[in-house]
Amino acid sequence: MAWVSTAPLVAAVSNAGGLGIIGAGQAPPEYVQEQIRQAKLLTDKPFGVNVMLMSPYVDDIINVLIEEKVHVVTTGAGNPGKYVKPLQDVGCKVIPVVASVALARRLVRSGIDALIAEGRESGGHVGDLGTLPLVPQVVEAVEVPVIAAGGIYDGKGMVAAMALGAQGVQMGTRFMSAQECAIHPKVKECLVKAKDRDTVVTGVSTGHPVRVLKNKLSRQFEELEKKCAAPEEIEKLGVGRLRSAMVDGDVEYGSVMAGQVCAMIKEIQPAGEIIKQIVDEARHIINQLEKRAVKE
Ligand code: TUI
Repeated sequence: MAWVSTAPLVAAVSNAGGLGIIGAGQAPPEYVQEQIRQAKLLTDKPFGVNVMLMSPYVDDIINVLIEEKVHVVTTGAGNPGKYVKPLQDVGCKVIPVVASVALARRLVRSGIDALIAEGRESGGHVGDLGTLPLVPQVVEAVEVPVIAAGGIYDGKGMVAAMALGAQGVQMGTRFMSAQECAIHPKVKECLVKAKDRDTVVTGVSTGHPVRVLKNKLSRQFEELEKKCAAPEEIEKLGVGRLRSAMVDGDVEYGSVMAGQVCAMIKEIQPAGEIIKQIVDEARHIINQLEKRAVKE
């Protein structure tokens, strides 16, 4: 997400052995280029950029990504079909996020390199299916590698995703609690305090459902939807609210997009420590499962 996944966090994740992804969101192309250049100064490891396809700047952002020859581009909230070839022509791997088997199949025909299957547990824009039913269905439908996303927080989630057939995991919410994550400290405080039922999906009637932390803004959304307000009126309520939450720290009337795993966040940690914990826990669980299998 723009304003959330910025160069310092991206570089820290890539330096620790993950693949950091800059969020372009609805930000202008100049912002995205600046983030890419900063990340290049902070790491010599590969990193990527996520393009939100509903952004008004999408064409200009794609041109920046081609100019900067980024290693990986992930896309969200749409079908990136026409951008696949121009990005691949400069050596970029294209990995779209999908929320359905139908889009997964269509994108494979566009020649994409891998897919991210993202379940409804995730934060921000969400599809209908949970991660548990979505991932194995996408894995069965396509021959490219599938990365699981949505509801994954730790080594337990990572092993579960691999059991579903995923080759890797994407985690967003967990890294909002990273020391290097640029979001306002008030947002981090809300995430540490969040409990299991503290997120809600708003904007269902607009066709663009978004999972956020419950607050005064989410209640305004719910009231408008209860009154069957026009989709344009509902969408207008969300304009600029991600930035006001993440940058200005308006946790009451800002859009605090976060996944259901926010309830599992206990502390603020360096990104490298988060990655080490997840990988160590996943290894330990796999060892335990193997021991159990040998005994039986
Ligand atoms: O895109 C995201 N997460 C986002 S985007 C965003 S900004 C936004 N704000 C208001 C309304 C909509 C977006 C905040 N968080 N994640 C990846 C993702 N992509 N999740 C779900 C999808 C998705 C859903 C439907 C991708 C494609 C799709 O189908 C489109 C089609 O053409 O079939």
